Amino acid sequence: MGILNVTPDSFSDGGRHLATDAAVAHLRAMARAGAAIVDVGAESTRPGAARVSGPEQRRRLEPVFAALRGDPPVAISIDTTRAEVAEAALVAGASIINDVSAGREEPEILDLAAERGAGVVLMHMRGEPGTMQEDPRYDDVVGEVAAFLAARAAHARDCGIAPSAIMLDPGIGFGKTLAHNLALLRGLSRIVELGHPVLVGISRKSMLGALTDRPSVQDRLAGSLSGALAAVAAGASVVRVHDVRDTVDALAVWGAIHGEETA
Ligand code: PT1
Repeated sequence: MGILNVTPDSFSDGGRHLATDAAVAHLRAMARAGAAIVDVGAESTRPGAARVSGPEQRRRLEPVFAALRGDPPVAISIDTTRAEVAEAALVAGASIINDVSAGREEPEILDLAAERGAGVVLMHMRGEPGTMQEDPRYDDVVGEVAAFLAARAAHARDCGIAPSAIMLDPGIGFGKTLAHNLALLRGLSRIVELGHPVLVGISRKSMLGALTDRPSVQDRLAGSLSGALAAVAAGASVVRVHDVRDTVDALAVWGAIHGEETA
């Protein structure tokens, strides 16, 4: 899963067109580089980020959706907690709703997914992006995250979403210390055992910066690739990444060595 952030456009109309062209070109490049899914989002959920309203997310996304003409070159997931944004994305050809609130913020988003036959990503987050890194505590982080995801998956199934269309995500960096993130990756099998495909997003995150002493996100490729391989080795089916080409290469080598029959 490649990442496409649709950031605020400039005031001038010319800037708006350039930003849209760049976003669509990046989406197409990730598809060519081997992404199976591109995750499109207009609200940052990194620690400390401010919320972006549903209407503002739609305003940012609309020119990108228009340029895709309902016929995207790759499966699209929409990274949003807002049902109105998810709805607009499904109309534009998206097939997966990536909801970092796991359907808690706007419960109707799960009914929408069921009605439209869309997939969902249900992620664990402690608190809200603005404050989630303020002293997060757990007694048993793996047990608590697995129990949360099991309950949210059961609810999604009750809403009518097919089990194979529900992906579970431990939410690396969402209200977790470095030790919590490491415990979740080490114990990922407990989430895999819930019986749904598992997605992990670790690309360029601060836990990698801490482990490698790389304060700049640009310097975290090696850490990101190592994290992606560790997640897949632990049973993840999907990794959410910025660097699609490099991750595809890393997984090609790893997959050739481990079990994937090619000869
Ligand atoms: C994720 C994810 C996401 N991450 C899913 N969606 C982000 N399903 C956005 C840091 O510590 O893991 N899974 N959508 C980005 N969020 C973060 C969180 C970015 C933490 C950076 C950090 O640096």
